[in-house]
Amino acid sequence: MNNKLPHEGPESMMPLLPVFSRVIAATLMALVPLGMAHAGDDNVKIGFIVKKPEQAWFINEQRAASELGQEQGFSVVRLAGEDGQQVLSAIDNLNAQGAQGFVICPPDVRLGMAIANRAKQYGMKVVTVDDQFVGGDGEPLEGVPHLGMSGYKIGQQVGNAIAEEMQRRGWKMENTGALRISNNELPTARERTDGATQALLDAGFSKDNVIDAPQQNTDTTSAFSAASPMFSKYGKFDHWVIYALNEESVLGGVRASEQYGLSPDQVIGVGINGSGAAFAEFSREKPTGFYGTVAVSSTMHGRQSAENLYQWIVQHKEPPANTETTGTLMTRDNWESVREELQL
Ligand code: FCA
Repeated sequence: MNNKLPHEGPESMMPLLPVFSRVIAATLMALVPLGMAHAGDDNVKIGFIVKKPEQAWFINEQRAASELGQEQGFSVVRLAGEDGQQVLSAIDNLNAQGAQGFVICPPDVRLGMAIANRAKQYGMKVVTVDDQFVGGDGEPLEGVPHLGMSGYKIGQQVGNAIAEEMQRRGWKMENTGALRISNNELPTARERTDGATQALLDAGFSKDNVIDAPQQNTDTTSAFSAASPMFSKYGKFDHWVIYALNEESVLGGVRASEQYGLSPDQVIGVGINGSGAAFAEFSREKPTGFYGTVAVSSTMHGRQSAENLYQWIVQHKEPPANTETTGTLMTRDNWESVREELQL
């Protein structure tokens, strides 16, 4: 039976290495003086499952986890979990490969209980990254350590960046619409867009000018579809500001504004992530309506969550229940230095 999933990383090929090369590797290891050998446990294997394997944020996160594994001497199997079925087969697949646990950013946080149960059945440890599991009561599921952005604060940074740029451009609040591309089913998303909205209201923006565009997913396509009808529906506004849970979604809104015929100087879009999607936009010859993004280190998210899980497996040290990370505003002017600073 072929158990391999399309997104598995090269680490999953390890068991297929010819026996002699493993013997050579073992011999070489034996020749390394003890002090120089890595402290890792070669028998440890963890999974890293993400909901959107094609997005730059998640590609970087998984890559960073794999690099940490190489440094510390454990294997990381990178897998896609774009829906519940795929997640459950990824867990089965990890178990078949002898993995002791996995990091996951789930495709739907309400699958938390089912995922945690499947892991428990196999005796695997689970930590979440980015999107935290919720229980039937809508509250974070206990017993699963989490690492993610401090959503509300990062949202406020988005709102403040927008308000400052509006002021710099001399826009009048009453002639400006705020397009909030929302995904209220996902707490990660709601916290961020709530924080941004509150910062705008605090800056004097009127609630009536905040227009909701609910997206079905967390990607550019769904944001484009949600945003498109809003510009003509609210054609009375001269200017627009656009925000959402991530930069992929803000980019969908900006593309929709261009299609409607708005020019870059009529739009201020501010995203969240600071991934390849933003770098590509900032590298364009001319500025677009995508003004900036609050960058968070996906490298750190990938490394730290993998490290937490690894320590839990080998040292029996349970990770903190919730680790919150912070962000830095990245614009066309400073993106390269922020990128370097955050090791992206
Ligand atoms: C969520 C979003 C991603 C990223 C991550 C930290 O999963 O969908 O784009 O922002 O949180």
